[in-house]
Amino acid sequence: MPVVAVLGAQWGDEGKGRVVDLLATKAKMVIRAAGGSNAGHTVINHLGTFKLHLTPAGIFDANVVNIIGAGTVIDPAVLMKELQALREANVSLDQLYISDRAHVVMPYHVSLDALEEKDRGANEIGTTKRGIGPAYVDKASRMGIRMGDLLHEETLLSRLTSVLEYKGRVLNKMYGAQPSASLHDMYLQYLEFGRQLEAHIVPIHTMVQDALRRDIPILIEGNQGALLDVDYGTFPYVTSTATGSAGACQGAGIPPMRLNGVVGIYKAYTTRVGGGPFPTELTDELGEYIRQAGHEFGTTTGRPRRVGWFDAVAARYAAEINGISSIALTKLDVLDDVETLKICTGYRWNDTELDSFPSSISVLSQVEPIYEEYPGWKTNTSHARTLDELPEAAQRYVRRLSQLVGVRLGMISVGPSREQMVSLQ
Ligand code: 2SA
Ligand code: MG
Repeated sequence: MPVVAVLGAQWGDEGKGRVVDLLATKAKMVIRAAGGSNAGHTVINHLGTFKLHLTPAGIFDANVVNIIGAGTVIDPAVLMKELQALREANVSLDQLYISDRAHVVMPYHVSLDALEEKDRGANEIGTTKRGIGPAYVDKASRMGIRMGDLLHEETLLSRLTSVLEYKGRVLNKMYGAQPSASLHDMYLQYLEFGRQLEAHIVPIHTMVQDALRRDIPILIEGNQGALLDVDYGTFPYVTSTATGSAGACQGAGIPPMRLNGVVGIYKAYTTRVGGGPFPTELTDELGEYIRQAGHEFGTTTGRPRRVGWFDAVAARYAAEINGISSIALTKLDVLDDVETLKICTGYRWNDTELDSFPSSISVLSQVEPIYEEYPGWKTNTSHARTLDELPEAAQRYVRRLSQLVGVRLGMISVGPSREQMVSLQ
């Protein structure tokens, strides 16, 4: 495992935390590439249960260097809380580094996220309201404040003075609102965040280059899911970053040619939070059953997730766009008691069968999924550790998924703990 990226390959919440936690045991460096506290991984290990929004999952191993990369946006208040919880569990933070190029999520980003969503009315995206979109807008419009700026009084004051004056006008003119704090208070508060995080904020370039030169195993932790990618996802119902393997390299500061593998995490069914088309969605009792059985409620916002059948059209598209080289299939055990399973193998639209994943969300919301049906296995799979130990029907189901996606299976999770994993390597 020299350099491997791990990506959610559906609409997020595929169980990335769980897979990354496991793969991180083989890595010596873990880098969070992009996104911010809109991500939320639950990691369950020998130290307890942790909800991580920003900290890389390698944090539990004192021998692993953990980096929050340049492509991320960081809300220091959220990060400090998360670090405090880790400290209380005696997790060492000595090897945690934050790129000085990462952008800061400011209070006005959080306010704007909520106000813009309200303004969209029925067309709301269903964002996590963590200020992610507005923070990336400021980065693209070159108005953002970076983590490194928090370490320099003069830079911070001058950046904040010009930005806050502008943001104040936008908030006031558009929404009749005001920034939550005065320039003076915000300046002092963020300077203080800088002081408290100072030991962690470094230029990570040399650290990453050194690791590459020495062929140290590196894991790049992707964010959200492939279908939430700003370019290739179900725009505009997407997040504001490139969530695929290219975005992972960009955000982590790893040259694309150095990537040796891409693990795509797929849930054995599909979920999505927020708005946007979802062809295989189940809005019936069975959907509710899977939601409860799979605990499909958001880590970040607690929202109930929409649930549906495995969509192999979308899954294959995600694999192709991102060069997924191995599948980590999660939550197979959630389907243990389902009578009959369906897999979507194609989309019918206006009497034709589409041959690719459409870019138009209006087409995607009108397509009729073409399903294959499989008998359920009605057996508890949570004790299986090899493919052979899975019931025949479950083996048939997972083999078919892999065949339709066009990528080999690497691992299958059958429960939340580290051991509950079927390894196929
Ligand atoms: P935002 O807040 O601007 O990024 O929201 C835009 C859309 O992206 C969706 N979104 C998510 N969907 C699922 N999971 C998300 N995060 C996971 C979590 C973490 C993960 O458990 O919270 O798997 O990485 C996530 N983040 C954003 C959101 O619902 C909007 O549709
Ligand atoms: Mg999640």
